[in-house]
Amino acid sequence: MPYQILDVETVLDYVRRRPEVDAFMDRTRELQATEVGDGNLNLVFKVTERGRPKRTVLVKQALPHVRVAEDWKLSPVRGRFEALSLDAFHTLAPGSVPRPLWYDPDQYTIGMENLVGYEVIRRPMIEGREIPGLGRFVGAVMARVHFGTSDFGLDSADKKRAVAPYTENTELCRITEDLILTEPFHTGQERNHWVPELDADVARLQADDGLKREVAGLKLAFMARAEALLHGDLHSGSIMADASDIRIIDSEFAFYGPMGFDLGLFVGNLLMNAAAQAAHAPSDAARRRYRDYLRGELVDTMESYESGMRAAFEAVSSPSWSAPGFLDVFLGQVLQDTCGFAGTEMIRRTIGFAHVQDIDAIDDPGARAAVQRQVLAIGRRLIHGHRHVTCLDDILTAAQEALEF
Ligand code: SR1
Ligand code: MG
Repeated sequence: MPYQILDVETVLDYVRRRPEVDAFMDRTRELQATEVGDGNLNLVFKVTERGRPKRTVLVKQALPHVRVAEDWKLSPVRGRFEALSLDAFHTLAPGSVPRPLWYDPDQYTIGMENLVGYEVIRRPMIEGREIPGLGRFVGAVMARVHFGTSDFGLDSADKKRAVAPYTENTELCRITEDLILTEPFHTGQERNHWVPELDADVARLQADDGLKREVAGLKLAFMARAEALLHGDLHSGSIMADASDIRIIDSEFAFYGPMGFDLGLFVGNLLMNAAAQAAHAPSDAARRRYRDYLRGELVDTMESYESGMRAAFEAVSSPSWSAPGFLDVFLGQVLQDTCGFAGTEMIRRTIGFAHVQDIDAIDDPGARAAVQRQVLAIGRRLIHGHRHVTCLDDILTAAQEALEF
């Protein structure tokens, strides 16, 4: 069947033709659908047996353009990279993602478990709600996925074969290269946007040649260092949780790159949330409490990532990777990359194409600009200093000086 963009009606017939849904629902019953996508790229349908909300699946369809900018064309084949990476996460870290059901290369749809009762964590985190175990979960899952897809966890030929399909994810890689690692740092880029209160700050930032050099190095690392399978867009909009469980979603930017990229995006989003609490928290005490919580989650993320990598390395037999001190040096590099990419994420979410609700939802323009200024300052500090950090505390100190973190 030719590619057809689905809607809440046509998706029902579509699901009736997919036997894979039988594990979750009875497709012979009356079905209903709602479109719930809130990201920048895709349609997302929840399909449910009428009156039985727990009997349900999720259908995600890649559009031939950016969802939030119809004249920005994108090939829907990107769905394939999300499907491939969803399978990889499901295999290497079972329970870390919704259960994959199918990938349909004609309709560019992915079918998966619908996480009933879960919510994307960005909104609750803006409201100052704690997500118990968030950092431990993210660190542990990413260590499993990164190790298991790297030259440490795979035979040399298998690793090269694993990289191959993702080299086709060119369009989404270019989005990252442009939106995160180029445009915000240069003048005259049409997709950048910011409020006039930031004009002077942005002018200073974009005149900082040292910053541009550091970002160029990070961009080259992203493009050239195929260390492991990355989620590729690991921010708080790509994580869902209920009271006792957490899952990672939306891996269409999946690609082989430097491990610190995923960690950096996650760390950058937690730091932006910490900054935004200046405006969201109902009191000084609540703000301090939530920033302490975030600090704990950042520590847990990096500690559980490191311990996951160290545990996995116990099984490594290559004389190269088990050379004394090699792992320490490698993890040091991951930390430095984490710091640098966190900085680029913070800056691009403030003055680049796609901003974040943590900051945009601050109503008072003065308070919003003050938070944005802090985020830019922390981002610059992280990028400038990233090649010199030796421990997480160096990153936290850079944030702390701007935030009383
Ligand atoms: C055109 S896509 C803009 C951003 O949305 C996605 O979630 C990625 O973060 C991308 O950079
Ligand atoms: Mg996304």
